[in-house]
Parts: sequence; C-alpha cells; structure tokens
Amino acid sequence: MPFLSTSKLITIERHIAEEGALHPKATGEFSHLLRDFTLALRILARDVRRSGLNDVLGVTEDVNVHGERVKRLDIHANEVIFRAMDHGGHLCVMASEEADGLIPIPPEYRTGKYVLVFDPLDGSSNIDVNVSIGTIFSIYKRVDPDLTTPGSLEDCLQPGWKQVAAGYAMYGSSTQLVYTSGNGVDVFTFDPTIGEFLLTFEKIKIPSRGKIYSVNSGNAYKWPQGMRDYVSHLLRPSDDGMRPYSLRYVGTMVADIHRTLHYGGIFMYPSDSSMSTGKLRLVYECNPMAFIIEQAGGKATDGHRRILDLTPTSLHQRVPCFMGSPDDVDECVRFLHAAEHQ
Ligand code: AHM
Ligand code: MG
Repeated sequence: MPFLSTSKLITIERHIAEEGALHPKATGEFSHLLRDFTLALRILARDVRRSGLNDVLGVTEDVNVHGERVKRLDIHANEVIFRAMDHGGHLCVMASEEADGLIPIPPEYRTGKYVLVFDPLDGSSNIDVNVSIGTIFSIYKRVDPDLTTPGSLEDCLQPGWKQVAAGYAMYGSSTQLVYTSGNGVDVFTFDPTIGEFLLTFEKIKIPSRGKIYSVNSGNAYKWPQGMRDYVSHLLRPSDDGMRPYSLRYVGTMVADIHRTLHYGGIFMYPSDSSMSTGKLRLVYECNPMAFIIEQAGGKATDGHRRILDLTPTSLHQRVPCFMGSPDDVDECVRFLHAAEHQ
C-alpha cells in the first residue's frame, strides 16, 4: 500500500469544512466543534512526545523535581480535552473514560446541539514505556432539541449507529488522526513543523480478508470453546497458503485497530470465564471503532449483534468485540456460533 494515497494537499479543517458545505443546512457549527477538538489533539500529540521529558509521566500525586504535583498523562489528556471543549458552545454534555459520571458544560457557557464521548488516552498499560497510545472519540446529536437545557445521560447512551462522527488519534511514530463522519474513512497525519493534520489516506478500505489476528492470548485458558476453536483454526496451515495467521497484539486498541484497518485481519476482545462482557467499553471504545471499521468496509460484532445496533445501558458498559475484515469477522462468528450450538 502506498504511504500517500491522495495527491491533495489539504488540512483536516478544510476537509471538514468542505464536507459540511455539501449539506445545505449545515451551519458550520460542527466544523467549529472539530476545530476545537483537533486543538486538543495537537496539544496531546506534543505532550505525549515530551512525556518522558517533562514529568507529565508518572503517578498521580507524585511530586516532580520542581516540587509540583504531576498528573498521569491520561488524567492530563482528560483535562486538555475538557478545557478545549467546554466553552465552545457546541456541546451540551461530555462523557469520558476518566470520569465516573457525566461531564456537564459549566453553567457560564452556552450549551449546543452536540454530545462528545471520549477515551482521552487509550492504552494505559503502554503509556510509561513509549509504546503507541491514542485518543478515541465519538460525536452525537443531542436527543432533546431544546438547546438551553443541559445534556443528559440519555444523550450519551445512544446506539452507535447514531454517531455523527467518530475518530481516533494515534500517537505512534507519527501522530495520525483517523476520522469518519459517515462518508468513508480518511487519515490525516500531523506535521509538527506546521502544526497541521494533513490528509494522507483518502477513503481507506479494509482488505476483505487479512492474515493477522490480534487478541490477548494470555486469556486463552478462560476463553469460550468457540474462541479456542477459531484461533486453533487460524493457526493450522492451509493448502492455499492463507493460514497460519500471524499474531500481532500491541495492547492498545487504537494501535491494534489501526493496523487492522490497513492490513486487514481481526481484532478481538472476547468475553471469558472471568470477564463475562469482555474488557472494552461500548460507548467510547467499541462504538467509535465499529463506526470507523464499518465505514472502511469491515464488520464489528459482539459475537451476536452488530456493535452499532447495541443500545448502551450505562456509560462504562463493557461488551465483547470482534472487528476487522468482513470475511474474517464472519468466519469468527461461525466458529463462535458452532460451539454454542453443540
Ligand atoms: P485502557 O482504556 O485502560 O487503556 O484499557 C483499554 C485497553 C485497550 O486499548 C486494549 O485493547 C486493551 O485494554 C488491552 O487489554 P489487555 O491488557 O487485557 O490485553
Ligand atoms: Mg481505553
């Protein structure tokens, strides 16, 4: 795959403004919201890069060499996003992995028609060791059209198919922003010298089948039979050379999904005997990723239902998840179901 699949020189702001201009009723508010959000991502890209240097890294309540309290990078990321998004007048409420309840818009600011849910820094176990981490987000329209009232839990618990936009930033060897507003998936790469996210892949498509599976195999002893059967199948050589599959697992969902999006294959976090709903959170991890994967031509399921059709019942609800190339996900589901019906 070429590193550059577009010849356009275009920033994300311009791209979003052009997408907005296609909608006759667009007010430009959504573009402004995303402009505020990408400011937070720019700041976080800088802070993640410097994290080994500036004492942001460390444990909450630690004291740095200057005698100041230092914050964990994930708490810091949460605050940066809040401070970029609370005053723009575009949001009515937010929810984050780092906050137990809803994050209201402070009363001194106007409320708007959108809802933001996010995982400020995904891949927490990789933060301290300079392995790729990321930020995941979703945007919805508020349920109650009365813009003067605060947003509610109902706004944050909408099924994923109602997402207006979703994306993730991956702070890897470069910072990339992968974004969809339901019109395909575009990838923007951050150029720190000009401070802009530039379009680098346009309308990316996931291969219909890959040769990589991604799962925490350390949990294999707790997996349901269908999972064990499926992974055994992937590891058995086939005459057509399509198997065995390779295993790749970073342990940061953003990085594992990013690779899956480009190379194809399947990413899984199944339920097991100790985690009946798996580990990953529906609202701000699985739903945005499912939207992106589907928009790229892939599939995302909890083993029984399309992730985007699930109606969340709580902010931090967990669901099993299987997502990636459509043929791989279909095959996985066949194995899961076969074992359930034995
Ligand atoms: P986090 O939000 O605390 O970082 O947890 C979510 C992460 C995902 O990024 C990743 O896919 C998963 O947890 C890895 O979990 P495990 O270490 O159990 O394999
Ligand atoms: Mg996370």
